[in-house]
Amino acid sequence: MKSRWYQNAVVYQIYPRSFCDSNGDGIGDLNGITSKIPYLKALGVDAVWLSPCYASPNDDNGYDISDYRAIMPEFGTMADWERMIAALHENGIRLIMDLVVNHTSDEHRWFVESKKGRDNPYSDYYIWRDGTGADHRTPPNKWGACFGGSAWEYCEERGQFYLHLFSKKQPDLNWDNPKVRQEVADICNFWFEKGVDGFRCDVITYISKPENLYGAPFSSTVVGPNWKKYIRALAEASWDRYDTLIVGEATGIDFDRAAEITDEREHLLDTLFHYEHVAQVPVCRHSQQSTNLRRFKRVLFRWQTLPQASWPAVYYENHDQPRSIPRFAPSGALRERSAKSLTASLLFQRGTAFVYQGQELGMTNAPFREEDYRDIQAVNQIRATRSRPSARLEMPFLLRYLRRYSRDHARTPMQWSGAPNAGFTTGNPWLMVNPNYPQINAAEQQDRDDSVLNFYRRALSIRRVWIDLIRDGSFEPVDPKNKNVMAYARRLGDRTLLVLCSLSPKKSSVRIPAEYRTGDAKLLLGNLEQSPVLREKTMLAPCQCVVFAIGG
Ligand code: TEU
Ligand code: CA
Repeated sequence: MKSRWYQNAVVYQIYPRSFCDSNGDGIGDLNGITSKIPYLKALGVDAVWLSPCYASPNDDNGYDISDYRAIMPEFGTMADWERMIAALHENGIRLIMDLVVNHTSDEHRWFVESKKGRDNPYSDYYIWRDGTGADHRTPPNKWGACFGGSAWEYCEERGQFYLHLFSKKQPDLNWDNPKVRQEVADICNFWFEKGVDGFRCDVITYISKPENLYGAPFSSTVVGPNWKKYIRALAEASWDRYDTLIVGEATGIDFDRAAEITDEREHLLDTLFHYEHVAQVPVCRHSQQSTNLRRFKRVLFRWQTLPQASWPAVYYENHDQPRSIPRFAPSGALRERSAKSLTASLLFQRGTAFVYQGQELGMTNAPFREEDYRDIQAVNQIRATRSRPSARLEMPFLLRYLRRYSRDHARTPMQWSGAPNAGFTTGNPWLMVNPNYPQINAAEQQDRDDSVLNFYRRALSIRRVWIDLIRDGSFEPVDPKNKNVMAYARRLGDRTLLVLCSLSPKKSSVRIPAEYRTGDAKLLLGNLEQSPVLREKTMLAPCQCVVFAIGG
């Protein structure tokens, strides 16, 4: 039975490889996470979403799973995992695991068997097709893989192509096979019985492929023909039997589709991550702050209008995205102020809020050089560009692009302290530590009252007090066309929260309608000593944010 506890929740995402290394091998691990539970509790989060920690050859850092019921040895043992979840639960923190079932690793036992031929029990676990053309060596369609090249790989052993939407070490599962669907339900139930509280479902919108793949357009695999049928059956066989949060990663989704597949009467997903506000914009020379605030607001405010029966998930960062600073707000001298302003703009929206590790410290993108990247996406792009005759011309563009968008920016080790390697490891970190760790780290922020970390703690405790209004209140854009300030009001009965967040390095004004200027506004949260007086034209300092309570 579902209590929908997640509607009140703030979820903290942990990328285990980069969070905390307990044994000095340079790789974060489960015991490292357990050691930081007091930190998470003091921060005030309700749940943790753990990126994959299952057995994996790590072609894509655990998003290529070779055994769904085993822990990756680099991260620890099942006993470590059991200690971790017990400690989280003792501290009132739930655990959301990552469910990666669009594809497995090519080293999964199922695939090893499947590629052997057409008549073994696993033959139909994956998407195999004959090639076309005279020699049958042309792929069935023109789909490209997310990490480069064709989405089809020819397998000599079986004499057929298999589909892989991501790397060729990530073959797509065949969800049209009922045995595969049963395997997925069994995996979910295995972990629910061990106590997990939900799943974040990796690229779940891609699982149902069009019937005829020959010449099919790629769009036909986003919420494909049997998607609802398969997901509803999975909910019945597993998800709905426990008190879960099921959040789908919904690459390629649009608003109407999202409203449909998160409608609680449909018994599909509880909520989903859309990608509209993190769509990449062309890299131009001058600014790292790549986002046009008006567009950003237009997108976010629209998603706030999801119908009552649906439920939004709100986030600015995750392990695939660059840091929100400098992406959405100014860096440099204004970094701390902008981190707080972004925080306030996020945490009072309707929806389950997701915070990515290090976001609560205002961690930023890293100054990577060509040889520093580790992510399969960046590494493949660099290799492909290097091999082209035009490499000398193209490489600077690619490097400029990666400096802004590489997934590695989010994955640099968590900055715990000013000790070597930011206190993340006593060994050699698997990925470069951001050299700004002496300035940006948890230890330094812990006891400094005006730190980003303490602002998060304060914001989260205010959110707790106002949770009824934040969960159920109306969402009202304020001065929506404003180019510098993100402003909105939330209202329930006679109580209102007014949230004003400048994301501009300039002094800005914001128009406040009379209904909010009733004279009894009480300041709940702000990032500067001085708070502005609410007027028709209210002035805000660069990157200033304020949250007022009005009425009630
Ligand atoms: O990501 C799916 C996805 O399509 C993108 O967000 C992708 O990361 C893209 O390359 C961004 O530029 C999910 C996981 O979050 C990601 O880490 C995995 O690599 C991917 O699925 C495959 O499992
Ligand atoms: Ca380790």
